[in-house]
Amino acid sequence: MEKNIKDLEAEFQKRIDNGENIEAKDWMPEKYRKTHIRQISQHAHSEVVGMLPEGNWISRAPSLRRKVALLAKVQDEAGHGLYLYSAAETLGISREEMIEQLNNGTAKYSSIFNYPSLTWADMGAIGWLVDGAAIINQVMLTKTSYGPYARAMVRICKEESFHQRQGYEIMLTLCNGTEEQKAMAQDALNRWWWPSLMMFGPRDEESPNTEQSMKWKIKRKSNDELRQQFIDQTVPQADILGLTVPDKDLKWNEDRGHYDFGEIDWEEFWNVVKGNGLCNRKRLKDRNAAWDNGKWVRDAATAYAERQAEKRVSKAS
Ligand code: BYC
Repeated sequence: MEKNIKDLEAEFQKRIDNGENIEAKDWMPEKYRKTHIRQISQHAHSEVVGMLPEGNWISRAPSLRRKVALLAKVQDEAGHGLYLYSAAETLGISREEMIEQLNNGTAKYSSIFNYPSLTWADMGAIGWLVDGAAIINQVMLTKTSYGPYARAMVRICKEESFHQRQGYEIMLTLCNGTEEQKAMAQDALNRWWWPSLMMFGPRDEESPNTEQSMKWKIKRKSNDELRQQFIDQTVPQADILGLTVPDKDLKWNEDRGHYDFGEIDWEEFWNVVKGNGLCNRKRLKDRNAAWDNGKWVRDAATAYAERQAEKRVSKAS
């Protein structure tokens, strides 16, 4: 006798509660599938759009060594986007559909990439803070319940850790440099600190997806828990650099064993998420141009694959 949907859902939840991974061909509730398509595709888009603020500095890196490291980091991000699009494809959405959603502005990607990268110190701040925040979120996701996503995260986290160190090293060098260089590092921290805190998403009570995502172990920690973890980890790093975190309410709280911190500007956050940040329009324009300019490469690769397939058929016959 066919199992009814309630039994299937109960069995599914039992597997999750037992800590089993869900694989692409396993039965899953439609909402679980859709939530993953949403989150993984947004994550993939973030990696792809995330290349833009840094790509802006490849040709202006101050030395060959810095240029090679930045180039490698940006290439890694392209790779992360590709693993993640592949993981999302296992859930029944095509890559074309996801790219179309990104290019026509209907898909979300991380708010952080809608801020401009104005100076070389921004390459340091992005690596240190943005990749630092990404790692905290993604280490959690290596234990997420959907197998293909969790496995992609393991490799991505290894590469992110190199990215974070690359950024912190730039900050250290600037902070040990001239007054002007140190001021540039402080200015970058001032501009990237609050947007980095916003990367973790809205406060828990304002986060519509968290409750269900925690039940399904898609998320293992809430937005606020991860944000606090990031602050506790990053403030001592700013102290080592000799920089001041731009938050007058930041204070170690002995009782909580955590830093207390000031109010995030949520109006700014939602404004950026809705498409009205400083660079949202430019990012979409640049992604569309990259897609259009890459058409000849996709056409050539498709024509080559078809020729190879024809050759294999004629050899076999
Ligand atoms: N920006 O219910 P919530 C990186 C949306 S970059 C924009 O809490 P959820 C990197 C959210 O999508 C990091 N939108 O959602 C690359 C939802 O909207 P919808 C990328 C945001 O999903 C290059 C609504 O707000 N990492 O790695 O439970 C260089 C309500 O939020 C943001 C990932 O994507 C935001 N910051 O939790 C360097 C990690 N925050 O879809 C670094 C995977 C929230 O309902 N994603 N929204 O219309 C996640 O872990 C979760 O999706 C989030 C949000 C924690 C981000």
